[in-house]
Amino acid sequence: MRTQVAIVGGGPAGLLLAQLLHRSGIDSVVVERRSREYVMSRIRAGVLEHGSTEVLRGAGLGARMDREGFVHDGVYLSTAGRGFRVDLKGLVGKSVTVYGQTEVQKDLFDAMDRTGCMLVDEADDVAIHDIDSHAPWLSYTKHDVEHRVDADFVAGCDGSHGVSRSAIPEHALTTYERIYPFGWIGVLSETPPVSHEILYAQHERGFALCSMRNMMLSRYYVQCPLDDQVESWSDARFWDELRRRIPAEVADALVTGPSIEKSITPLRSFVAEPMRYGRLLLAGDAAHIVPPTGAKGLNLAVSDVVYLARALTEHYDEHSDAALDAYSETALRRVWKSVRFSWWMTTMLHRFDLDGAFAARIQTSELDYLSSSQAALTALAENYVGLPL
Ligand code: RFL
Ligand code: PHB
Repeated sequence: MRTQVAIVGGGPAGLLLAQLLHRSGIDSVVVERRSREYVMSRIRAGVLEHGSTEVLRGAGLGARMDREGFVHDGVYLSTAGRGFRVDLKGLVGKSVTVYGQTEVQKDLFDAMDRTGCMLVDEADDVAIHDIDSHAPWLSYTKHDVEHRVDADFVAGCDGSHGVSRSAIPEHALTTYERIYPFGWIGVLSETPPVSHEILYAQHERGFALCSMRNMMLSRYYVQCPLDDQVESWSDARFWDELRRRIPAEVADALVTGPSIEKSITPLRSFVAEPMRYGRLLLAGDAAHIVPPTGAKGLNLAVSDVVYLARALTEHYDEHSDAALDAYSETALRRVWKSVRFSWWMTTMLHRFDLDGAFAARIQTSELDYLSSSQAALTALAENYVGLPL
């Protein structure tokens, strides 16, 4: 099989790239390791930046998002049981949209079918070859039959555990990493959300987050030790811990119910540079990971593929490689700003046992400053709704 761009990974980055390329008249083939059902069942992100919603709309993927997504003009932060609202709309004139990654993924699958873009799922042993030549190619097996895809470029959109990043020689990559000494346990429950806007809670017992998917589906998280097992968190223990960490009047209004999903995620910041090696271009989680506190991961996947689709379009339409040559630098400038914001939100809101009393006082003071300064709130709002693409 021959195509212009071979895409490894059919998550949001890979499928959105295929759609953006299709709109520019560029052919691609997406090769995904898992089944569609498996990809659809992963519960992940919930918040779309203003710019991400515009990109999805521009790619013809906005109809259901605009019907079923929830536009949030603000978020709540709380500390020591007291909450305050960050008026995103009032401060920076933009909002975020709560629309689950599962829904974005479904819209992308539908668009792939509608546009006739090729997606091979359940592909085993995907391997990338000759990326330092002008004729890179992929190999994979499906139902024990070997296949080969020849391409002009390979886009590595296969997430943090994929094969793309490791196809780049070690000496050509620099990696930056911070591992946080805790995780989040997340629960999805068919209950009405406790707050009509997302609430981030700092508390001496640890961080908590109240989010939602729709009016009858809530998503909650609490900070937990890294070595905790899901089995040690009964629903009752989870609800009890959540109640203790959020303001009393919010806790009083919390409607609990059986969890329909429960999982633990470790928190990590990671960046691999550069995002291009020869004819291999990395995008999304394949190149970087942020802790979910800033709600940035999915949004960075969107901005990466926007830059990448523009650069590839310039290559084919204008025979110019200027944007391709600048891809890594352009994408990384935005990536690092989200890495910084996510690190800052994480540091401000979590309990760090080893950092001592001084760090705890700085944290309290940071939140106190934030709650009382229009300038500080504006900086938070500007980053939360998303920096320009
Ligand atoms: P994905 O979604 O991991 O997709 C990669 C795809 O590649 C496939 N794959 C392979 N395919 C072929 N061959 C191989 N060898 C392969 N290896 C892997 C995988 O099966 C998969 O289908 O990466 P992508 O597309 O870059 O998208 C990134 C986002 O999924 C991720 O950043 C977000 O989910 C992060 N995230 C959040 N982001 C936000 O913007 N807002 C949020 O509110 C938010 N909340 C979250 C999050 C992530 C979380 N977890 C579980 C990590 C909350 C959580 C709890
Ligand atoms: C979510 O709804 O899953 C969610 C919301 C905000 C975050 C992270 C996750 O910062």
